[in-house]
Amino acid sequence: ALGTLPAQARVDLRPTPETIAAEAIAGLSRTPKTLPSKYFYDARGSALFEAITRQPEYYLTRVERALLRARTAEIAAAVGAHAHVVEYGSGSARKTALLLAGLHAPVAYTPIDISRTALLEGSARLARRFPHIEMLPVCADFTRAVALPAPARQAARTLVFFPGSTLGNFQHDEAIALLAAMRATMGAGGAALLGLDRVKDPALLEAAYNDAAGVTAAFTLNLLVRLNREIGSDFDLDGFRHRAVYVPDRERIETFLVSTRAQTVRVGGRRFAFAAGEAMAVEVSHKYTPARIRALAAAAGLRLAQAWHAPDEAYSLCLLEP
Ligand code: AVJ
Repeated sequence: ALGTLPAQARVDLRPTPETIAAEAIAGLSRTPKTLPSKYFYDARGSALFEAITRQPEYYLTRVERALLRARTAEIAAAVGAHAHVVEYGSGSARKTALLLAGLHAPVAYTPIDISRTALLEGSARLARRFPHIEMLPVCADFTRAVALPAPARQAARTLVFFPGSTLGNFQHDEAIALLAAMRATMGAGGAALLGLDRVKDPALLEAAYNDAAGVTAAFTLNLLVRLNREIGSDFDLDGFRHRAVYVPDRERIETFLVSTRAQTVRVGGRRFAFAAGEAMAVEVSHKYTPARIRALAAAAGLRLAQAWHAPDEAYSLCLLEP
């Protein structure tokens, strides 16, 4: 109901331990070994990501927020009144307040996140601040099809909000599939507002993913903490270290957990052998050029309707429409 705090998610499709174990085993069976980065975001992982956004080297969040604040009026004009805002991977939804405050009378807000703790904290905070916007939190892995709750009041338009350059965590084929799913969610009259990090000096990029305080390293290693707790694996946390490198040919940061010694890990009744120095791929963070953004959008049946750029084109907010 309007004006009440959502104490629970309207839809709760949190991945089960069986699903997590099956995906972990599938990744560990590949060469090179991989683990899905979406499982970074348990309660502690979401809190560590928040801490990353406060590190001096991690410019993305600050630059995106400043850009959103500076261009809210133009964005609101482009989106129009009475939108239903659907946010993919909302996390703690810290930037959403800027968007909801700037838009003209949005009717409803549907945050979708895999971390139930972050989802409910974020929507409770926004519900207090925006009592006239219907809150419809959905706990789900947004890479799988989710039937979204319908707002009580008819929206003029669905706006998919996908900030944080989270699209960058997907391979290009997966990104196209995700954009196509967003296009289905938004419908013919809809739009998507994406925050995308841009190709830049590799030194700046590598610093952002290797902060001096070691918060990103703790965030990466938390994946193993989470798997040990939830699926009973026995990763030795002292046996792996974080490494993030920019690969110019692929225009992306690649993050690994490197085995510090030869070791065997048990996961879901299976044993996986790691060689000393073996790198397990756990995350990619793509950086974008305007040409790449246009190509990905076009492949998903969308076009780049408008874009707003941070100083030095360090970061862009892109409005995609069918
Ligand atoms: C989830 C896209 C916001 O890839 O930049 C931050 C996650 N990983 N530091 C990113 C992340 C390491 C982040 N986003």
